[in-house]
Amino acid sequence: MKNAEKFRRLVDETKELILEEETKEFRIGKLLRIKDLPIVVIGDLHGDYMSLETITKRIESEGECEKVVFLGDYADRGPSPLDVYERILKMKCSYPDGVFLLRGNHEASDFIEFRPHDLPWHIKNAYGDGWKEIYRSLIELHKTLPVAVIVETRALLLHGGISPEITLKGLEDPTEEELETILWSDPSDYVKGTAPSNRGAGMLFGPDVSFKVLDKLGVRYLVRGHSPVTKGYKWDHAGRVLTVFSAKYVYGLESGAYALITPMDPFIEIRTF
Ligand SMILES: [Mn+2]
Repeated sequence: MKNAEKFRRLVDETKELILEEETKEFRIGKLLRIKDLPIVVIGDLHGDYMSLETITKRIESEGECEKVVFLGDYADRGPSPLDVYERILKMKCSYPDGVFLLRGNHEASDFIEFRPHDLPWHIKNAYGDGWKEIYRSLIELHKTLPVAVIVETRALLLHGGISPEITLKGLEDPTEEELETILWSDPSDYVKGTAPSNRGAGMLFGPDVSFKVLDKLGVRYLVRGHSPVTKGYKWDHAGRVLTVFSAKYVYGLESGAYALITPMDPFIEIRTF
């Protein structure tokens, strides 16, 4: 059996660090503003430790990044959610101003139900009796996570999507409705405005919504995760919305991907593995 106390301490330490972030000038409410480039953007991991290891090894060997942003959805589905957590929480603790963990819909179990949610089972299996306290600590950590990043003139980073009503204020201090939109929505090239999503939460948003909101925020791209895509990345909305998905092995994808936000036009490079 693994050491429950040690893991819980790591979760609680990370939570304190992220709470402290709220006093820093690069964070306003739930929104981060990152200036240093390049930024590595890693999509959904869903308990896929092998994919995470592949990506971190490559980032380290290429030595090309200033910051790392994770787009959320760390657990559920894959075999190693606790290894994923341990790794990303340690990264956050080692580089508090260099590594950022965003909230995905799988980090919002206090708020909207979703399936599969096997994280509690994995905690129970690994830590036995003390599992509830660990799970509770993780839920508390999830609530502190920021939901979006703005990289000035370049990109908006978040887990799911946007609606025509999303404003800067909505990213900084989202209402429950806005949080649902941000964590659950998906782009569609076949929708004008918005349409209901068959996920049962969030919505589908069309190119007109992306153009309007991104222009208003003064950025060229939306970079998001949330949808498994065959090559690990997919462009939508006339090249202004990029999906990156990093859980290659768990989803059996042709390739997994992560993205780099770079100083030079066109500001985005894609890496596949
Ligand atoms: Mn998701």
